Amino acid sequence: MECRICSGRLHQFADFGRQPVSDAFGTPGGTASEFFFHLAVGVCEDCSMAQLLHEVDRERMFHDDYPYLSSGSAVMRAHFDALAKRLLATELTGPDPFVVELGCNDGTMLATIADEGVRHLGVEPSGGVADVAAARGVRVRKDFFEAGVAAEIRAADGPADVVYAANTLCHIPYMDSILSGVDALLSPGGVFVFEDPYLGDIVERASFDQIYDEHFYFFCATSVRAMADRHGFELVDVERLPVHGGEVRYTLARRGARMPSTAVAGLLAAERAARLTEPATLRAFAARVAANRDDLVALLRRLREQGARVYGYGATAKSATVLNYCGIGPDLVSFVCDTTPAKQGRLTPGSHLPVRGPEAFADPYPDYALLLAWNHAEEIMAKETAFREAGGRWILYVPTVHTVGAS
Ligand code: DWN
Ligand code: SAH
Ligand code: ZN
Repeated sequence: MECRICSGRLHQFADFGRQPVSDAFGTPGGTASEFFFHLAVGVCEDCSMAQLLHEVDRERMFHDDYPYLSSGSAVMRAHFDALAKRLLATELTGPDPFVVELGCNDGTMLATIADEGVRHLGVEPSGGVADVAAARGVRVRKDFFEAGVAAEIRAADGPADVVYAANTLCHIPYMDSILSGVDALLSPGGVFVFEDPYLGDIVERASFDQIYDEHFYFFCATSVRAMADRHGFELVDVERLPVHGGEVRYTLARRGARMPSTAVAGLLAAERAARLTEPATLRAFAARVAANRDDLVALLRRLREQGARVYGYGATAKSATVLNYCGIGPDLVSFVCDTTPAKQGRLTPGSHLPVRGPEAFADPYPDYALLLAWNHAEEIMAKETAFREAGGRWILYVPTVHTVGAS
């Protein structure tokens, strides 16, 4: 197996076995044709990029029925609004600025830009969510971003001051095409800003459910710097973000165009000190993950024996890895509540737990709720205080298996 960035040798460090497409919520009775692939992760001995060993075709994951909506979390809406305002204040200050977002989804970030009347374009291959963005006044192109699309945008709209991507760049295996596209599209002084789950947080928190079909790469400053360098870009800033269980926002500029911030050297040094991308560190992470799986399965079995009622909360893409790797079916978790209309009435991929609307949670409350959307713990626990008041307990599996609530 070769590195998708530099063709170097990959060292496998974790194997989650046969896994479904994480956002393919099937209809009851319609799961016979479910697609599975082998979910395994390795790290490149040359460029240090952590990545999946097997790739799922992009059209299987991102299509008109892709269900995820960025606007489903109030915390994320505020996060993207703040980022849009910062870009407007710091990067989009010229006479006729232009910003392109890759994977704009339902337009949560670009809506703020559009409201300010600033020129923008979202590139989004998933038709359903792109339609939601268009309906709120965001200009969208329904396409997978790649070099050819970038050239067309450049020809039609001119250079971009900012290319932005949240939780999207790590989804795209064909990075050469993406970075040469960004190179063609970006103005000489422009920046490519992207934010994705941080390998350092994944390893520290043993948050193995960040590993699933859509997440092809697991970035860190070390690997992003090497990746940028191959295309004449320089890593000029990094910022750690609390969202989605720990992310880093990276800023790339053309080599020599901007002075790198001290945060870049700081994060690179911290990754070196932690030996973050060494196979031995990553194998130790995999061993902790296997222990957490055993603990979670043991807890759920014990609760079943006690006759406790357990629901899931948040039919996340991430949870596909947890549910399938742990073999959690409807015998252990009755159903999962989720606010996303396109997931309700469906079954979780591979594990086939029914998905119900949020109102099912209180009707009646379970004894335990497995928080599959643990990255939104604060927001969800704040809105579900009555669950704990009624004696309910949350089950979390990050960083270790534990419960929270009435004792
Ligand atoms: O990277 C990705 C991220 C940004 O979004 C994509 N590959 C796919 C998706 O991943 P995910 O499904 O793991 O993301 P979330 O944001 O953890 O999903 C939260 C789920 O929980 C959504 O289905 C909405 C639901 N939810 C809910 O039912 N009640 C969320 C909140 C905040 C709530 O209060
Ligand atoms: N930016 C949003 C959505 C993240 S989900 C947020 O952070 O909440 C990942 C998104 O990337 C999906 O909407 C998917 O359709 C999109 N995507 C996948 N491959 C892409 C590509 N090659 N170009 C642009 N978008 C892509
Ligand atoms: Zn490599």
